[in-house]
Amino acid sequence: MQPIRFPSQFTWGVATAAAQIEGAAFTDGKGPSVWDTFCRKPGAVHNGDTLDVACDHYHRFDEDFALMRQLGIRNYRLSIAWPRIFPNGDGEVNQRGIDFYHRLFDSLERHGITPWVTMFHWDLPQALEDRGGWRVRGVVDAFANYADTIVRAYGSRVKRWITLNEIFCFTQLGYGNGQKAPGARESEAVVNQTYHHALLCHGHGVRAVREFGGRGAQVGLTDNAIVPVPVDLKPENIAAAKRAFVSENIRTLDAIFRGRYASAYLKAAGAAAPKVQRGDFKLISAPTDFIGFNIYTGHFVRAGKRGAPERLPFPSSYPRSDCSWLYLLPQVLYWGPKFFTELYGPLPIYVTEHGAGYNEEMDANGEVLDLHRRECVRNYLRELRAAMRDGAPVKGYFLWSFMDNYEWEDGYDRRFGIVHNDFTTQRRTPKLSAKWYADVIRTNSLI
Ligand code: GCO
Repeated sequence: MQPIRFPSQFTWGVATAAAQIEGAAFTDGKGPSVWDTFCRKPGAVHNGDTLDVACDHYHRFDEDFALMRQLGIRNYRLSIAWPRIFPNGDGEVNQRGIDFYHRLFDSLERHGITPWVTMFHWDLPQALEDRGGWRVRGVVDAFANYADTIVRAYGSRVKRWITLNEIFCFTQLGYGNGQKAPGARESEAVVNQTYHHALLCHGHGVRAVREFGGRGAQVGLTDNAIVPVPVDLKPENIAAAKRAFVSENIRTLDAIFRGRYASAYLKAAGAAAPKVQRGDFKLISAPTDFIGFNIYTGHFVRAGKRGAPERLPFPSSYPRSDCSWLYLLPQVLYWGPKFFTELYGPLPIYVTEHGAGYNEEMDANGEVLDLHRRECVRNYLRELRAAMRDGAPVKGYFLWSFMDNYEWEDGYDRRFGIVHNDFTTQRRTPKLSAKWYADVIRTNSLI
């Protein structure tokens, strides 16, 4: 059997986020983020785990990048912690925060690894939350200033920017059902407004890169598109799944790529629709260089009455990872890029995250034989390659995650790394999947 090959320019990488790995939560002038507050609320996070130390990457990035390099990883998606740069959200810049990321980028350069930098991966400065957080329009000015500051500081060395990570999660799940920080439960109107403010921040992120990013800079959003998968390949089921893709993702994608809220979204929202000011959509829909998708799972759809999409529930024994939400459904990496390209493309696509979470531990020989993760990644990548053959311009894939880290409300219990981390000793051990992924990168094929 011949291994499946990828195009020679394909970008292989790994992804992390500041809050989940850095630790040093109150070091060198960093202000608290909403997650530093939320994780201390009784019952909010599994086991009461905090982000105080995490993987201690703040003090160990040099060794971590040496290991990355050893594995042949040349592209690394990371995020900058807003409260390290502006402990109060805005106002005075924390020079020690700025210096930290300069040291980090120096080290990446030394190791020959290209940074892909997310401006915001959920760690809103608590000081801004105290002033209303994503509910108030002031957050947009604060973000614009933050984006300007980091692009000016690092623009000569960072050429790949991602504005925001998964708007849905930090608005809907942060302010709607309280599952994520700040753990608020607001009305639908308020939640829709948080979403609108986030879209405006995305626009400012794009603007900042255009203004201060310098030559060759590229920017895009990372969205967690919901991917409906046709239950089989009958044309009516494919058509139904595509209709479902539209209705599930239209709010974000129409706003960014068509410069408006879709009428179906506005109709459904009714009086709870967000308040929009003149000029908002010009900012929100400024052209981007690519779209990033974080895709882990999806659901099956078939054509119901008059072809309308019908979502099929998963039977209880359908295979999942140890995360209850993560049903294993490799075809999402086929249909996600395919539907997006047909509806909004062509635009270069990066899978900015995909991976699998398990509660695994090291075995007695000191190995982690994570064949479940390896099989998951391999099966998903096969589908991604098929989507590329069928016309989706997918340019890269970032595995979530480089190492086990803080999995938000699941704490340290849910391991997503291809490198095992012992949270007591901070010892890193590449798992079987890391060695396999190194071979994939080296051979540019699904070996
Ligand atoms: C997300 C975030 C990551 C998660 C990962 C696994 O999608 O929730 O971008 O920070 O850790 O997706 O759940």
